[in-house]
Amino acid sequence: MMSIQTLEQFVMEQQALFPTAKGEFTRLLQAISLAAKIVHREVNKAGLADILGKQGNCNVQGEEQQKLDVFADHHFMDVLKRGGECCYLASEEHEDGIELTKTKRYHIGKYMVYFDPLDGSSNIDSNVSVGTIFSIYKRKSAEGPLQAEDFNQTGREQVAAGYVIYGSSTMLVYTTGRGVHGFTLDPSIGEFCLSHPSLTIPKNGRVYSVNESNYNQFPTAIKQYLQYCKEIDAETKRPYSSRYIGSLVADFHRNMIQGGVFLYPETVQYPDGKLRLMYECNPLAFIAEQAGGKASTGVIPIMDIEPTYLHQRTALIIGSEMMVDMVERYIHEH
Ligand code: AHM
Ligand code: MG
Repeated sequence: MMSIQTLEQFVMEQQALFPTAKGEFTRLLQAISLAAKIVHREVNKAGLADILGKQGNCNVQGEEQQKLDVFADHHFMDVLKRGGECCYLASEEHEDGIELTKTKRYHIGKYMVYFDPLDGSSNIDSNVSVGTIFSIYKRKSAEGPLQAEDFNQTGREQVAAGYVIYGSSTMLVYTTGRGVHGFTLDPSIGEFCLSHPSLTIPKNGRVYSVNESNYNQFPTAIKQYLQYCKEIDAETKRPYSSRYIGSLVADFHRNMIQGGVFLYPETVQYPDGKLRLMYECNPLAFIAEQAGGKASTGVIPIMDIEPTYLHQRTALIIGSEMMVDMVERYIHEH
């Protein structure tokens, strides 16, 4: 009979490899998995309860908040504060990060967590997959209030990152820099079960994902690359297929499994790119690299960007290594 390994068991096993570990990281991941299960439950009954639709507020990006955004943000914040493993929490939904070092209400740990509680939430009303993305750092300063050195860490210094996709099934995928592992939620037992150990992204693919309605706003090199994708060439199996859900986690996850490249370049509307470095691009870049893929601005690796601002944006080219290389070549040659 097939044996099942839960996320909790898997993380405990990994922890045992580090005899000095105190289990804080294990508890942190458990907290994330708990919040993910709560959001899963709510996303699944969204059509039934009075939870669909807009909250009536705007978030710090000036976008309308959906009710489920608020719900997901609340629960991730809540479990992460209560767990006592974190000293800093930052969410797409809040202008400022929350420094738990400034409050006496919670036990303070060493981890800093950046997250997008419900990415792609504009898709909820049409029952399209959405996701949570998280990025975890360790503070560098020893104690007291957090310092610039804590906030200035690049993506390379992430100790873990992952995402949850609330799709036809709910999956949690994460890395701690020792490969990428995927767990599928079995709702009947309420556990994430190891379903995709040591995930790797195909080196090459035939899918490109981009919001092509922005074509006229793209840099010339990107326009040329998109033409390349559409050319007919038997050897390279072009034209490639175009697949764009408009929900980053879902587009990224599909490309992880099938191979492909996702592009959100600079546009006239978003001159620095649309997607956010700290809680969208860096965590997915860490996953992509750990899975044998690549993530780039088109010029430098995403994880080498020096962060300057919590909600900073960047262009993102991510996915199969050979496809990202090709986009970089177009940008370099232009
Ligand atoms: P959000 O964080 O407000 O949900 O926006 C991020 C989303 C991503 O999921 C997706 O890749 C992108 O925005 C889609 O943008 P567009 O509609 O411009 O194609
Ligand atoms: Mg988002």
